[in-house]
Amino acid sequence: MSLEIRYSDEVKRARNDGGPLVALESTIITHGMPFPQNLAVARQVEADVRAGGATPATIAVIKGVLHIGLENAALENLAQATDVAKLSRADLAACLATGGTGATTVAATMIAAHLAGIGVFATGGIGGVHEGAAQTFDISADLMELAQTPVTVVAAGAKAILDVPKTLEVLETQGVPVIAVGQDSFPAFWSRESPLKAPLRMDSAAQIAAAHRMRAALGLPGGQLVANPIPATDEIPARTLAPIIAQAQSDATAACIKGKAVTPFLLQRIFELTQGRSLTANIALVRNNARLAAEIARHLIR
Ligand code: PSU
Ligand code: MN
Repeated sequence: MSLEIRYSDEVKRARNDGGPLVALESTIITHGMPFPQNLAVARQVEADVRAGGATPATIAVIKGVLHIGLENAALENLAQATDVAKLSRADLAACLATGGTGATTVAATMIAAHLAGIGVFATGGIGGVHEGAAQTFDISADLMELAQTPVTVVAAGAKAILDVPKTLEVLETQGVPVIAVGQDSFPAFWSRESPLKAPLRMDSAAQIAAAHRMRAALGLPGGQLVANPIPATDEIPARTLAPIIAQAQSDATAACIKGKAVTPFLLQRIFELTQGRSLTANIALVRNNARLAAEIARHLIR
């Protein structure tokens, strides 16, 4: 038994040259968006990272091999496959050891990125504390990962399908810096603003990279959550979304959706209930996060 890691050609080159790299997750492709938009978005986001002067490293497990950077055919297969596992921290080793195929969540992507020496990672939204967590105890492993793995994660805040105040409380307890970009308010994924103030604010990629390096200098183990608001032209107002989210949540409860299935179910229901508008917004914010992550990656190598 040995850990097999396969780097894509462009990631190999960037690692040899000491060039800036940005990790990308694959659960957003397999469980977060429908085919064929998921494939187009995955490629577009990679292109956005390149346009930002960095190299994209999309991470997934394919037949027991940890891929850091996916070649075209692999990405295509993954986007169309329907039997791909969703891998968080708890699942990664088991999938690798048994020759399985799986897409990495934020938590598992952070672990792989850190293994590959990649300091920054772009996604849409992180997992968090779910509504009703007092009963269900459904708290994403993403939060604990941010506390222990030194990767800066660029997201558009937390989705309003989560209990955002409790999510921020857990991040505070875990000692995770939560940094809103260019505003005081914590962004709410599909909407730029939430009623909550972010614990920290920074206005440049240089500051975010400096804070990342400072944590390392202090010997602190975890990462940072960078909350980058969705571009104004693409946001969906919170008041439009509130009843839709409530509907999706009551559908999930009625259908007894539990565990790993909760986030994909809610995203799919919201997609249907907004006639696809949630996906358009989701795409815009992921691309925006990829651009910022590329800029942070360039500052990190200076
Ligand atoms: N945000 C999205 N789309 C997604 C996810 C988050 O916009 O698909 C995925 C991420 O991979 C995240 C995961 O890590 O959902 C969280 O799942 P859970 O709540 O089961 O930990
Ligand atoms: Mn969960």
